[in-house]
Amino acid sequence: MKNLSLSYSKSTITARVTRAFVTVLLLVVMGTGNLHADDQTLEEFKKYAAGKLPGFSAAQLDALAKGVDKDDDGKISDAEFANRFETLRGITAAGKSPADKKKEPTPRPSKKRTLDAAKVKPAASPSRAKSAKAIVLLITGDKIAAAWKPFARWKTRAGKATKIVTVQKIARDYEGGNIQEKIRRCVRDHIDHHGTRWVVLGGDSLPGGKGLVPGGHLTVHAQERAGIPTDIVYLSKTNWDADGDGVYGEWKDDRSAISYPDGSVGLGRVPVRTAADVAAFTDKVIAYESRYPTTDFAKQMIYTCTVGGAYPKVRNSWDGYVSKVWKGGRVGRFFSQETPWDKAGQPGSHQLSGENLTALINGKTTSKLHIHGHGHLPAWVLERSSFSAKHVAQLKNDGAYPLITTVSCNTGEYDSKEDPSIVELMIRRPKGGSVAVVAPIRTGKPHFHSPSDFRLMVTQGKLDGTTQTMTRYWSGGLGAGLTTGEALMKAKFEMTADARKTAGYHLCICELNLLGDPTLDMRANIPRTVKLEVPKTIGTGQQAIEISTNAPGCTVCVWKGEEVYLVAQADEGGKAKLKIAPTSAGDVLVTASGASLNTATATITVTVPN
Ligand SMILES: [Ca+2]
Ligand SMILES: [Ca+2]
Repeated sequence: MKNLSLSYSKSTITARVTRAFVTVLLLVVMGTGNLHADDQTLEEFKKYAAGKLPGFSAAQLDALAKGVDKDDDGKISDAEFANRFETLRGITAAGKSPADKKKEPTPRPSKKRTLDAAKVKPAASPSRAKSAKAIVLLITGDKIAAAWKPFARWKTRAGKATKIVTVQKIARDYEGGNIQEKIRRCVRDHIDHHGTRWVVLGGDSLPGGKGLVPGGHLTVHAQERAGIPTDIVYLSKTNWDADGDGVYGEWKDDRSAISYPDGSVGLGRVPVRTAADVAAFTDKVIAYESRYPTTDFAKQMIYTCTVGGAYPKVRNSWDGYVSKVWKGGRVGRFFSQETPWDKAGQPGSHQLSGENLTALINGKTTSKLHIHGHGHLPAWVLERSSFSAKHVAQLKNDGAYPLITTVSCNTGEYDSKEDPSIVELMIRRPKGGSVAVVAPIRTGKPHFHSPSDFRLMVTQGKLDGTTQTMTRYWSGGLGAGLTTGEALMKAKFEMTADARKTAGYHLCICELNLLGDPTLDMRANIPRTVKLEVPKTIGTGQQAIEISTNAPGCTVCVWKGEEVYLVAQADEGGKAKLKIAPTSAGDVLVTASGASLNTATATITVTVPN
């Protein structure tokens, strides 16, 4: 039996706290268990979990144990134990037990996959560190794989262990009739067997399954007869071609093979083409996570709108939804006929022009931006003006990168021969632009169940499918604390019933993509910069170390190559006690991070006595 001693008392959990807060506490409490090399039986694990989760029923504990036992062998290995929060978080976040998930059919693993799994199977301590190295799966092309290493290193040192896999390697290692099918199997393999929680498609795409990272299977629909690449197929347990005719995602014919994201795994595509693009993007992500402005930037959201008929629904997105869940958030409307900056008595006198939108972004006051109106691949069409490449070239919002959603047509068309799109420009722009934009891959469409809903949209602000997806994205990130990729996938999950009913909603789920980093905290609050205190030097061998922070509940990660990799949650005093066993001289990287925190890093030097 493992030694599961805890430094927390159960009294920290009271019946009064909200469910979300309980989840956080549970993660903190469970996070203090010491890890040992022996396997546990499911009964032993349940006994341990019952002590930490007094509110859980026997059925819930059973579901948790079965979920943690990822390979179904009736034992909880060290690696599975280390990943227990993933399952716990899945249960509490999605309200769905892992036992339910297991009832869904899973494709029979191919011989190749089984061999792969055997290769990475953890043997014994200390190789435990290896088993959890794909919390983030980053798929890219050979040409820019090396350029992604600093990004992977940054995420890994903050506790989101990142594994880079190239499309070329996937083509060799996985079976499937085409590259998209092989990528889908690779992604599922990592979600099902290696604890993957985020998938980054780290490269641009071209028509016909070409480009650095091909777009997912083409989904064919009455409104998109040529088909649209559908990246969410990569998360699917099924291949989206039930009738086997090679045409994917047909709403009627392929229904039994279509499955939508369940919200437990975040997905995003970073449409970069060169090593320089990757370096510029990585630099922006590190800035977003470690030196995010500590001004009111985080709290301000602006909705732009140039289409009068859309005013009511754009207004309702905030009034009826986002404002209800985002505590302390503030809204501004940059509409054709109403802005916060108008001259007295002249509503709408401050033009929504390319110049004024540039000034807004460079002003570093607005961290959330919804752009509602017309557009085409290279530009947002504004009021008698556009926002295009020449404006992006003037952006200098270094360190203050807004998250953006937009319904504007073709602005997110990442697979075009014409490149870059305006959204791609915003992502690739060094020291300016954005780090994550939700945008349609073709035309932005107001999806409804019935034509009469259109009138309600114009008169009463009824949300169409696209505006609803964007609204849920903001609510998930700013209200429920989901990351960018999780928030969009959860928004899609919440549209599942609509998509089963009306083909338009099916298309809606397929055509909106997160272009950018799916692992980002959406900064609901002004972040604090973590103060981190660590021992300066330590020796080799088994020992306990204490990491101190001023951020209770933050994620603390210690990492030294293949020797040490541990992720823990700081206690209510901001401290994390960890047992580590470095075997050689060198540096242990220590990182503290979390929601609404600016990541802090420190180093412990390991010395070997003469
Ligand atoms: Ca088909
Ligand atoms: Ca492109």
